[in-house]
Amino acid sequence: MFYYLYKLYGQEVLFFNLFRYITFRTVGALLTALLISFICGPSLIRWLKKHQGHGQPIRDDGPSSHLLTKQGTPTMGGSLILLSMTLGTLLWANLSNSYIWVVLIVTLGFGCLGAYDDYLKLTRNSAHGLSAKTKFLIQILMSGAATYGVMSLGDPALATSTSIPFFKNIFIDLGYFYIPFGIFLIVGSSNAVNLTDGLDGLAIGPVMSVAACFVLISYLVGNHIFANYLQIAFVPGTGELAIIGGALIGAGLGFLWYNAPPALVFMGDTGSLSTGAALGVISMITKHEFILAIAGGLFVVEAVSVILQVGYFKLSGGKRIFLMAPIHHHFEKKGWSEPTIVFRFWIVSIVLALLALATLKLR
Ligand code: 57M
Repeated sequence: MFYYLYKLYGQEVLFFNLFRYITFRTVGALLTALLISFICGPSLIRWLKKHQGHGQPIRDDGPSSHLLTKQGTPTMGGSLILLSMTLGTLLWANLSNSYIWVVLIVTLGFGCLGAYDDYLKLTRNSAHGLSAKTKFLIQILMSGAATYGVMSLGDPALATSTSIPFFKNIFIDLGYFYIPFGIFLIVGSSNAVNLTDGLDGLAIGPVMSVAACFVLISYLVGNHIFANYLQIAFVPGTGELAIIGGALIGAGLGFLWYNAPPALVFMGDTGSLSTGAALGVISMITKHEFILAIAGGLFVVEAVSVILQVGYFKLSGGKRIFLMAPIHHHFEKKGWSEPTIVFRFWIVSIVLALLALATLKLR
């Protein structure tokens, strides 16, 4: 909306020229999303608490401390993230940019799926919502449609290609395989954030560090001078994604205010599936798909720990690699306190985001 003040009245009111700049609008979107979270957070949490009775059903096969300390905490706090991120974006982005709509639709689509799953868990008072098969199928359909949309919107020369970290201007053209690749990216990212979301503040911290990394990447990839200088892909229009990334950071900070230990609310699948999918689709549009695996390395490690544990558990007839999976539970079982695990995992994710950014220059 503010962008149109520049477009329509920029000549007459010089101040409105500020709305032309992506950097200014990114900071604006971040602060607006944060403000919306602060304003709406308390009443939304009160409402969730009132309508959810026992709150998030706690699994009895998990760390026993959770049964005591987490009981009664409301879930679906992801709706606060979605509300503030969406409003922040609608207010500050150039809404004629199609990429903005693709990211918003994917984020809200995965958010609705997560919300339905959370709703089922709450009404059944069980940790089991939608069946894994149904959930997976819906995720595949949404990601397939999103991948196809991104392919048709971009420059046909780059539509089915991906860049390779550490190599200058080297792209691999995947042809039709780009569709399963895109599905894997979005579904994988969404579920990896979901698996990570098991301790207060654990998932939202890395979501913000990865988002910050992609704010910069979107800006650079969308600017032909910087893209040429760094010899990275130039994808016109991606600069606007910095604004949606900024809104995600602001929404994440606002959510963290309430999710900081001891959490007043959990994000639920509403928040974890949607923020993970948003990061996946942004990495796809900016042609930095592999960088997501570096910046979001913590999510990768969490997901791999589950795959290894479940695989080994089945093959060995009940033996385990970790004391418990996902890996944050392993450290809980080893006696690390919850904030120690969360802070240390955040440190790892910040270092990984910096490493991912370093690959832009290390070529
Ligand atoms: C969901 N959800 C939390 C909350 C959050 C295949 C299998 C290994 C999958 C995996 C799984 O289901 N993971 C994804 C993780 C749950 O949090 C809710 O879920 C939302 C995210 N989807 O927003 O609404 C619990 O996590 C805790 N929590 C916090 N603070 C937060 O800010 O403390 C969450 C957010 C909450 C709360 O306790 O209730 C969850 O863990 O359920 N399954 C598992 O993760 C299970 N692992 C397992 O069974 N491993 C086995 C192997 C052999 C398969 C093993 O290692 O023994 C774990 N589930 C739980 N504890 N609860 C085991 C440990």
